[in-house]
Amino acid sequence: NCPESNKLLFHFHIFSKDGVFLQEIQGSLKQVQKLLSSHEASYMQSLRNLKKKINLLLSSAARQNTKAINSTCPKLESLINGRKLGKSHSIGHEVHFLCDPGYELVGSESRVCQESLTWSGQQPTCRDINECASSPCLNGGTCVDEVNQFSCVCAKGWAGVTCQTAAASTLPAATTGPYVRPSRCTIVQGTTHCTCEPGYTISGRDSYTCTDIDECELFHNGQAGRLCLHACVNTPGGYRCSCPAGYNVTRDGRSCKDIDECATRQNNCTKDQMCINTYGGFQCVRVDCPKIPNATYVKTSPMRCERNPCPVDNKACSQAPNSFSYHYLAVVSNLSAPRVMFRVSALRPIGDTLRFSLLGGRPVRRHFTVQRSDRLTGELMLASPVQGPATLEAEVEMSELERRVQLGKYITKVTMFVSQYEF
Ligand SMILES: [Ca+2]
Ligand SMILES: [Ca+2]
Repeated sequence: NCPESNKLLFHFHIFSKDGVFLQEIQGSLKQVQKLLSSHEASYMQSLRNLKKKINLLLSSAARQNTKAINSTCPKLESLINGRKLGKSHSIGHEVHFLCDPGYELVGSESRVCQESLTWSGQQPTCRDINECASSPCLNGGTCVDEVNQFSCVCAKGWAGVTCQTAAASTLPAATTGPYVRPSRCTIVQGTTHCTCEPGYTISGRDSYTCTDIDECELFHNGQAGRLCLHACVNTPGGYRCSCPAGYNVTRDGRSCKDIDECATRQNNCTKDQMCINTYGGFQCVRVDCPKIPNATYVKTSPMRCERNPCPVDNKACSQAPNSFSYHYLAVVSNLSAPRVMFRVSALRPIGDTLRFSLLGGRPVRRHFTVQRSDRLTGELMLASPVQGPATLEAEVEMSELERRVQLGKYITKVTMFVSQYEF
């Protein structure tokens, strides 16, 4: 059917005159025709093969394309009143769901994109939590559920967030604050009973309001035993005791105990000083031997000075005191009197008489006296109570005599530190 070969055949047919020659040409042409046909068939076959291959490729590509589109799970709806966490919708990925405050999740908390390109679990929803479920409204109040909260519509005669307060129609402004609390009221057989938290009491006029008990005022002046040794501090629902500086509150919380600064190294006394603990404080003292004409003294212990031996026939020296002893007392203020504060004794008397006397002028004699308790002992007496804070000094002289001749004289110096408080 090739149009070119027909044209060729036509030309040979017109111009050939010799029959034999024509036959030869005809044979050749037929062979050419046959050759062309076979070429044509092979060519067509190649075309068909090519077409088939292209089709195969096309369909394969289409399949690949479909697969690429469908390898994710369908898009999930977002939550109303909640959130969806996780954006990937590919196979194996998870999304999580969270609800806003006041809502609770119903359904699956998380869903996974499965091989089947579907999501596991159920699509969740966020449901408003019913705050009224626990019946929070008291005394016949009606609960109204709201988002993330509730409100109570109270029955007549009741008020408060949960209708816990009775007849609070016109509560005074003083009902707020830590010293005033609402009472807890219940109705039993038509009668209202109101109670208060410990440390509070129903205030006089309003049985629905509790007021802090001022324990400090209530137990003032020793009623029902003194509440605090020093100071009482009223607190909402309770009280506490406080102590002045230099004291610690005792374990029972009511008394004060002096801090021993000398034992706990809370003092600033230098090495050549001695620390004397006092009530509410401490003292640093230093003993210096007295300077007296014609006699010299040497320290024989931290609190004692003794006279050096006197030169022969030095009467002024031999009449000077043989020794000075120093003593420090710490006492509280207003200590009851009379009482013995200190005793002076002769250890090895050599004379026939001991005489005790108080040295110093009126200020000393206003507070102290000296009396003898037995043959060898004299007592320093506190004659009247001393109001602190104060520091008092007294000197007791003990003389030893033999036939009215003085053999020796011994001075005892007593220093008394009186605290500011009676403890
Ligand atoms: Ca109180
Ligand atoms: Ca002290």
